[in-house]
Amino acid sequence: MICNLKEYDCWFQRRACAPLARLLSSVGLLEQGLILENAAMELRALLTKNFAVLSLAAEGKDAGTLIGTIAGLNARLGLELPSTKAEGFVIKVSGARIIIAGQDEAGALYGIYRFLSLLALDKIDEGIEIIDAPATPFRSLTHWDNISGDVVRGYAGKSLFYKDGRVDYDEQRVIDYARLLASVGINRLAIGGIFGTGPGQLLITEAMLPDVARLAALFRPFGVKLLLNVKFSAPYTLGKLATADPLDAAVAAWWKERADLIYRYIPDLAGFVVKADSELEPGPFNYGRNHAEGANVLAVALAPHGGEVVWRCFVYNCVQDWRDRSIDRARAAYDIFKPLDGAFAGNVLLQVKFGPYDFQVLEPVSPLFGALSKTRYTLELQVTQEYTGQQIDLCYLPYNWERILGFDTRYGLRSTLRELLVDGEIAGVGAIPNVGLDHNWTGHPLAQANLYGYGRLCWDPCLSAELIAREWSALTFVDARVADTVSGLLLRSYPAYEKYNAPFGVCFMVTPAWHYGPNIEGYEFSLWGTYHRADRFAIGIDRTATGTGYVTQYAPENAALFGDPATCPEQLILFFHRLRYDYVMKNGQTLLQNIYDTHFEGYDEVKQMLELWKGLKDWIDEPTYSQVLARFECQLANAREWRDQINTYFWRKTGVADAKGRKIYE
Ligand code: GCW
Repeated sequence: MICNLKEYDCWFQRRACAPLARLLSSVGLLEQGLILENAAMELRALLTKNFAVLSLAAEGKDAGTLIGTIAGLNARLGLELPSTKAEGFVIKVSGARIIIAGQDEAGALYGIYRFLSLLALDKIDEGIEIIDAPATPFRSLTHWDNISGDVVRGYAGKSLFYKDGRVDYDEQRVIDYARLLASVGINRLAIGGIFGTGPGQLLITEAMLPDVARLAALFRPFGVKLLLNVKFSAPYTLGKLATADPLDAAVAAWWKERADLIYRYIPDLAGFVVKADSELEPGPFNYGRNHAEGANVLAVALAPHGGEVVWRCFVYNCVQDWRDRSIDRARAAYDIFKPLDGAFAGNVLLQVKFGPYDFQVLEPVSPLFGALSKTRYTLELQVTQEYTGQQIDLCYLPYNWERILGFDTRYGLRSTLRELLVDGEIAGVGAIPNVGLDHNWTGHPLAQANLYGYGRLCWDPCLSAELIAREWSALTFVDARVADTVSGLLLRSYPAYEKYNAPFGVCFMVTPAWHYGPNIEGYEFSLWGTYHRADRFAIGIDRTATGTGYVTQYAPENAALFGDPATCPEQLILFFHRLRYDYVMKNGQTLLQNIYDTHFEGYDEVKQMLELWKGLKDWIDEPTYSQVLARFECQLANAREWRDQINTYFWRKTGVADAKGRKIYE
């Protein structure tokens, strides 16, 4: 059978039929509520569309399937369903009835999506009882869409929300997006331009707030609350004040009034996201104030409305002189934010990028995790594939996220990022999505797995990348044979990408600004502070205690682990150490030989992945097949470029040939 992927529908594909159809043909809802009613509607519509069950609304308690809140169903039916954490659910299937009950309305909605995916995976049987709840309450995505309609670091077409400087969208498309988000548990979405003083900031003016309110209304039934990206300079760019100094009384008053105005339009706005003092954006440093003073003025304005300030920690000196070796960009976030631990208002969430640099393919986990004990903070990931192949190369990101979540900060007993999330020490997760107006949402059809995986991991950070790959593939490719091959490809893709990219955690050998393809010295003499300083003998930055001292920002056990090349994970060894090319690695080969080997292997891996994809030709519909094929072909060219440029670069530097005699260009 040819697997006919309806790309637009993502992980909601048509199935032949459903078990328990008899019970599913009448769906009853005994309570009222915007999200609950939407949940019931969604369940009926998707049962009909994807499982050919003619599912009708049923009055009363006799429906085959009942949806509601746990408290509501217990009271009305005399049940004893256990309660869960907020937004959790209980699914109970007996021969006589199916119950999908949420701890709250959102929980019921998440319950119906989980139920539908289990149904599609053939995992719903009589007698099952599932109790589940999200690990963390804040599961967000931040759009980098400009109001012009372009998407910053977007690889899937234009913005879903804006066109030519206006809020302008296809309503059905936005609803379908809200469904995708809710189905994997995303409950916050930030919109609004983040750069410059351009029209993006006009979203918080009376001229545009009605548009934003209409968007918020589309997301609301799906349990997704909006956040707004705001500019720190708004008091003077919009408010015409003389300053945006956070300690100025007029500035504080302006933010308060503005917040009051915004909440008149969007009473359930989740808050603001701010990129301040980051890559030339305005911020408190402009006024000699610190970041707690900067964030708190917004926090005070939002507090009466229950809003939160998501304050990004991506703050560093981006006009550095490469000659100056006293600055290490990797230190910046910790140096700036750790001393302020405890100084932030209770409704501030610091958002910390997973690594000290910038969403690199291989970089260590930021030392801020676990180190902030008196401040609420979230983990920031990147779903859009800026440095990871731009949705041309296949790169399954949950593979890396699993590794990040497993990082042990060594603060306390339960100290991996995943434990910190589950225990509430890390207050949530944020990321930049990978979607746009492309019909398949993500440009590369298989990049849908990254969006899916992001939501699933926010919900349950203990899930493995492998399980998620299998789940997504089986939901998306109805044919088991195709699903099997695809999940295998996903799982191979990140390690392959790692191999042909910058070696061993050295980072930033990528084409400047664009960030696709190699340019080994592209950032070497730039302002951005990301140098590798390769010479004839050695490469890398010494970040040990006697080097830039970056390593001392970690808990002592990790400082010791990373600080010694003998114990430092080799994948990251060039992030922490400056090593000679003849440094002998654990496999007995030199660093140089390992660089050659990984780059030959990375290319070969892509070649094999391409062949595996070709093997699906007769099993998959033509448009999907050739779309992915074309991307694999570009990926192979990219891997070849990386392989040859990296290998030639190091061959020219060292004059040391490949021990295996493979072709390295002069
Ligand atoms: O990865 C970098 C991007 C910038 C981006 C920045 C950020 C939106 O290259 O384009 O700015 O991250 O996280 O703010």
